[in-house]
Amino acid sequence: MRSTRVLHAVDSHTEGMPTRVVTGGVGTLPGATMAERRAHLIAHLDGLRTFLMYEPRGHSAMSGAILQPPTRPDADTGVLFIEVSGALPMCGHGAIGVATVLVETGMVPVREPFTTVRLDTPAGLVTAEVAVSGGAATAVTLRNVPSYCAALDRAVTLPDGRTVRYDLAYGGNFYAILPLERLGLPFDRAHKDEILTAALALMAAVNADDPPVHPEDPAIRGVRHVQFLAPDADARRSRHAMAIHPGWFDRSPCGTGTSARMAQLHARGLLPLHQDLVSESFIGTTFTGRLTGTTEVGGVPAVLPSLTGRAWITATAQFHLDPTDPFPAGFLL
Ligand code: PYC
Repeated sequence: MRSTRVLHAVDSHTEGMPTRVVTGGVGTLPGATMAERRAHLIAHLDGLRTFLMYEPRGHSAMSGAILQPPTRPDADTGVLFIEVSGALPMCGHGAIGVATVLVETGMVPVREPFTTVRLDTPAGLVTAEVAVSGGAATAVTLRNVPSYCAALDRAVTLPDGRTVRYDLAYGGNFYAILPLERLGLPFDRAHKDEILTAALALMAAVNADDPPVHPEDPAIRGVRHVQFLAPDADARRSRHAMAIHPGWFDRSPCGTGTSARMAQLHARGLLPLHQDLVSESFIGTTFTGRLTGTTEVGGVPAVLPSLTGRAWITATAQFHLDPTDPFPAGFLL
């Protein structure tokens, strides 16, 4: 076997959504913070992301996380989140996958019944409390980055001339949130292609019109996630189809999307602190979220979200690059 690159990984899924956790072979990226390392990854190492995410090693809805030494003294490990659409500031299902892998492979000291793992992410510190029983991670509760509602009832005009209203919220990524029926589409997986087409048109229109920018980190900008709510979604149980650039659905209930949804519901006066919200994915899997406090982000009122979900290890792997492989950076069909 000939290899010019070898990467070590533990694959997992969080409520149906994959996280390929890269445990070795990348080295420490330059940068004094994880946000700087994310910028370096985007600018100089995008082929590493596509090598791991795109076909033939990944697929069109692949997601992963690259472990790094932490850049802050209050964290146990640094994490860079990658997926087919790019390098994210934060990823909730990915953080649950990372915490599960760290515990179940013994990469962190494990204590039962709870092990706390502090993750240094580009969006800020995220704490994972892992429930452990007999060495198995049975649930992970994340304390996510402060989240906020950026706007209620914004309007955008789509290329077909229709004007639609949406709410805009941040939970580690920006989310446009609106009922799917506002676009005249049924909440039905049989209509997935039309739903994705509508989401991409909406994202493009929002980003052309007035892209959101994080008040404390201008590198976090734009909408690449649309949370289409089911007709029965409310502040107790919120079913959604989470459509993500460049055209796929989150299989998990989406940790950053659930955080954004809770911030939006709180801003609408529908979700008080300490009330559970069951967030349900397009495939029917769930996270349980709740708001534990309030704060502010760059002067904007914000909430502190927590969410609980589970992940399972599916594989351990070494990914090799043969020098004659015609697809060193992968491809998407
Ligand atoms: O769980 O935060 C999340 C997420 C973002 C994109 C896919 N999953």
